[in-house]
Order: sequence, then structure tokens, then C-alpha cells
Amino acid sequence: MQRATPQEFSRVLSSMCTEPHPAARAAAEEFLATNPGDPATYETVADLEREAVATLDEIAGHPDAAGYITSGGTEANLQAMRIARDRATSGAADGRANVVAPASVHFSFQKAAAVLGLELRTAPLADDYRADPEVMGELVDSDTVAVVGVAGSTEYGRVDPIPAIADLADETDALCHVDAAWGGFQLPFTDHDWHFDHAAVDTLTIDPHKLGRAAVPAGGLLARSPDLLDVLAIDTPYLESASQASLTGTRSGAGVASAAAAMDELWPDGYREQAERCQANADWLAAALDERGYEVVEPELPLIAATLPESEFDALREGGWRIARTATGDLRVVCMPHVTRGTLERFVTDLDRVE
Ligand code: 0PR
Repeated sequence: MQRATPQEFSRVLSSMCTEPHPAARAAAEEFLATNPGDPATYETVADLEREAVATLDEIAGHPDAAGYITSGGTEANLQAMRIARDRATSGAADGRANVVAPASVHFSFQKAAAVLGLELRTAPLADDYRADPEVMGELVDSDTVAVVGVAGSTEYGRVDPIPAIADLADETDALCHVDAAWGGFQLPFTDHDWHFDHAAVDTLTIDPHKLGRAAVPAGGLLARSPDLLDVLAIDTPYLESASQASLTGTRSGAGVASAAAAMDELWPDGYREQAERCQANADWLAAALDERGYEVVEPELPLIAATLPESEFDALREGGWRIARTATGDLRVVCMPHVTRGTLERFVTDLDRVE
């Protein structure tokens, strides 16, 4: 089959998206015109969404979690903050409610805070780029509605100490949210404590359209119990179904069906094999950069950060490499499934040339 790929993936080292699994691609096309926002009309895609959520539950270590397939991590994080706010304030923000998160939190939380009228308080990280629960604790007060941990941070791929963050939330009766948007499909094959089973996590973001190999748009929001998700439910009098928890109304059946198809194909063995391959590639690149004298942040997950002079960074970009920088100017390479060892070898060859 001819595969028209609008994006040339072979030199993309900066993205958290990747080539969808072939089954996910086919499912996306098949369900392109369906709307899971109207489950009583589009019953097949509604069944696929239940199936997808059940697999996400298994991955996230809690068989009874409620949830839905979002448009991405941004929607999932925003909706989790909405649950936290409305659970604490029964609706309207009172102007004081705040969210406490590590400085590594994705910028979607700034959007969520702006939209929901929440104050976002971010705590400086520990030296290892992970959240420091003690410093976070200093920001928590009686108006804190959510305490957030990141399991696979966007810039350094770090996993925060989730059990300590959950304890912090518990102490102040706030909601504990974990953002595993990127890390969620890698972490089951590591020994990190990150999910419902490991700590009193209330809500969790886990995105099939990142390491889950689904087509965009397919994020995931899970809530420990249906009553938490019900906080989001709005009556929908003119639809066959009575209520809706998603933020968007009409949404893409392509994302939902492709998420179900990818997970059906890959969970767990395919994801395990992928996780091992991506991590081995990241470790290989870290060693190659280290050998060349660059300062490398040890990859905990398949994401490498390293110091790289601006002139070399610019020359590599001009040479066609899609690479990105962290806020502090480090090179950032995400070893997604489309990034092969051969790609990394070519990258290092080019790096040697521009040095
Ligand atoms: N949470 C985390 C930990 C993330 O890394 C991201 C996105 C989100 C939430 C938000 O997810 P959505 O973008 O699905 O709403 N992280 C990447 C970033 O912002 C997204 C990305 C994707 C960037 C593709 C570049 C790219 O080519 O860096």
C-alpha cells in the first residue's frame, strides 16, 4: 500500500509524535467520519472507546478507572484540573484556588490555569530534574485543589516521586494528578512508581498519540472512580445520550478507533519490545555524546538532553535535522519509535562533521 506521509519522519528527533502503527492508520481512516461525542448514534466507535479505556486502565494499574479519549494531553490535563477545581469549589473558581506543580510541568497547565481561573504555583526542581515534594509542600495551602506530578517530563524525561506527591495531596485533601502523557506507554516496562497501583493517584493523563502509536488526535484521561469523571458531565438534552464528559463536543472517531487498534496490536508485548528498543537507542546516543565530551543528562526514559554549542545546533538544523532545545538551551532528542539506530548513527556522523 502506498503510504502518503505528510511529515518526513526520518530526521525528526524533536517530536513526541511518531508514525502510527499500520493497524492504527487503517482504523483512523475507517472511522474518520464517526463522532464518539454522540455514542448512542455511533455505537461501534463508542464500544471501541470503552475498549481503549479498559486497556489504558490496565496499563495504568487500576481496572476500574473511568475515562475517555481526549484530543491530547492538553485537554486531559485541563479536564483533570477542572475536576479538581469543581470538586473543591462546586463550580465557579473563587479566585483563590491554586494548583501546585513542579517547574517541569508541561505548558498545558498554564493554559488550564488561565481558562479555569486557577493560580498555578510551580516549585523549583531538585538537582536531578525531578520534583522536590518538600519544596512543593511549602506552596500547598488550604486553597490548593490539585497537586501534580509528571511521569516522563517533556524536557528531561524525568519521573517525579509520585507516592510522595500523592501524600502531599492527601494531607490537604487536594486531588493528585499525574501527567504521564508521554511516559505512560514506556513506564510499565520500568520499575518507576507512577500509577494508580503505586500511589493514591486520582486522575492521570496517558496519551495513545505519543508512545502509544495511535493517530493524532488521541489523548487519554483516566479518573480513579466514575464519580470523579462525573464532575465533568454536562446534560445533553438533544442527543440520544444523556450527558457528556469530554471538553470537545464533536470529536474524531479516527483518534478513538486508532487508539483502540494500536493498543489491541501492541499491549503488552509490542510496547515492551518498543520500550526496550527506544531505551537502548537513547542509551547508545547518550554514550556517543558523552564520548565526544558533551555533557549529557542521563536518560531515565528515552529522551536525551545534552549541552551543545549554538553554532553546532544551528548547523545540524540547517542540515535538515529536526532537533529542539530545552528552556536552558540544551539539545533535546526524543528517541521515539520512528528513530532508529541508523538514524542516530547518521546524526552522530553529521555532528562530528559540524564540530
Ligand atoms: N504533557 C506532557 C508531559 C507533554 O509532553 C505534552 C506535550 C502534553 C502534556 C500536551 O500534550 P498535547 O500536545 O497532546 O496536547 N509534549 C510535546 C511538547 O509540547 C508535544 C509535542 C508534540 C511537541 C509534537 C512537538 C512535536 O513535534 O513538547
